Amino acid sequence: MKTLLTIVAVSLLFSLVLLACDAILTTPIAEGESFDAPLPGLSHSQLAAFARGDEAFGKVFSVKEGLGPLFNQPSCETCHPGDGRGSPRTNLIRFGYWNGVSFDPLISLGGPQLQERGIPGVPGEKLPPEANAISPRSPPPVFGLGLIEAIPDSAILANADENDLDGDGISGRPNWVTAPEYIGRGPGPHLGRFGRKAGVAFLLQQVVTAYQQDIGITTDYLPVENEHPQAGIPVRDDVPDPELAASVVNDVVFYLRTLAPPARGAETPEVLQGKQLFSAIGCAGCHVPSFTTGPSAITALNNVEVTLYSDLLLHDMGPELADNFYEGSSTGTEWRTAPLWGLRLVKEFLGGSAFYLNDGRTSDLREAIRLHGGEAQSARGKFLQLSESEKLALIKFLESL
Ligand code: HEC
Ligand code: HEC
Ligand SMILES: [Ca+2]
Ligand SMILES: [Ca+2]
Ligand SMILES: [Ca+2]
Ligand SMILES: [Ca+2]
Repeated sequence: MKTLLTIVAVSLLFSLVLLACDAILTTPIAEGESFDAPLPGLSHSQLAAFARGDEAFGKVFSVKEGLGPLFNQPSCETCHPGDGRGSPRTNLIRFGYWNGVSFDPLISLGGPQLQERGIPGVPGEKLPPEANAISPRSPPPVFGLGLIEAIPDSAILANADENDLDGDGISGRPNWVTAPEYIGRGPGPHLGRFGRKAGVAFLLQQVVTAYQQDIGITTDYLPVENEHPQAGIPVRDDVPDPELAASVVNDVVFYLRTLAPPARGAETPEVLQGKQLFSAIGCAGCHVPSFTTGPSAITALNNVEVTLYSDLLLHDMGPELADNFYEGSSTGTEWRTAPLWGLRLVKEFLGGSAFYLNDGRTSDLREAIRLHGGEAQSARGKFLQLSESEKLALIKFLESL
């Protein structure tokens, strides 16, 4: 009975996924209007790798192919639809225990990531009562990540001002993190760039752990299944590990590395006014408009401008946005400045809705700004003091990115 129910649930999910694809396909998408285009100038073989990675990113895993035993969703694209951001329906939850002095990721209770679902016969995880730091994470968009990866550490560190020596109230600092052995770059410390707290330094690591943690797929890089301590007994699937070859993982990494950010919208006079206000009231203090990448073997990533509107540093954003969850050297009030590129097209990919901030808690850009506290207190205050037409111009600017 339980198995039958699961089969019904899984096939329901399949039709939901298909429906979602249909919805995307029925809206014709013009060039520069999509999150699914490669960077310009890729060679034939690079385009082939891009296409393979694109397909693998959309692949829905079945139990026979190694899904689980614990998982959140059966494909990357379920959470990152159209390669844009996800909706709160696909948030994933991290949890731990914060006693006011130190942080415990509760590994022996299944932390730090909650996998609510299991394959037939395997109970999903429940949030343990010990968890008091609960961080629902909204899936961020996944375009432009190769550009982000190609920004030299030195350029990012140049904006750090840990002790706010220039006295502007903003004290961005890097998240120094370690890297697993398969990255081959030593244990670190490395400058974290990916994830909402910049807890991951390398795209390969982000992809490998997404397979293992989010889908339950083991790979040549990480050939062991995620643990399920809550079950009390060892649980496994029937597929020998590793379940996925390094070549597929590499294709997905290449795909993400070369997935282009969408083109910018028109710079109307109102948008230009908003752009000026954005700098004038201090938004650009964290949402740094652009960087230049360092040298790269991929021409499209080699010494090019990256207009991501983020400094990729951690900022204390105040109690309203705090999750009390610690990651790498980040604290429970710190977040990586969210890149603002692609805001123009958010709604295209979520059936007309948009979800902002770390947990997707608001669909309203003004509310997203109002919720800025901590180091962003001053910029927020200045935003609230703008006239209605100035506020509108600033929003129009955000919606042009
Ligand atoms: C259950 C939903 C879910 C699934 C499935 C999922 N992701 Fe994610 N993804 C997220 C969330 C949530 C984050 C933000 C995590 C964080 O803050 O640390 C994220 C972050 C990322 C990032 C970093 C983006 C950035 O802006 O730093 C990449 C890259 C990524 N995912 C790729 C993948 C790939 C590849 C797969 C499939 C192998 C995948 N994801 C599967 C939810 C998901
Ligand atoms: C002190 C640094 C800082 C300043 C100043 C700042 N921001 Fe942010 N901003 C952030 C961080 C960090 C986040 C991510 C917060 C989260 O996800 O909860 C963010 C998130 C956002 C988002 C949501 C993006 C998304 O995809 O969810 C918008 C929109 C935004 N900021 C606009 C602004 C505007 C407009 C201003 C000026 C009024 C501003 N910010 C000033 C650091 C800053
Ligand atoms: Ca598996
Ligand atoms: Ca877990
Ligand atoms: Ca400062
Ligand atoms: Ca297995």
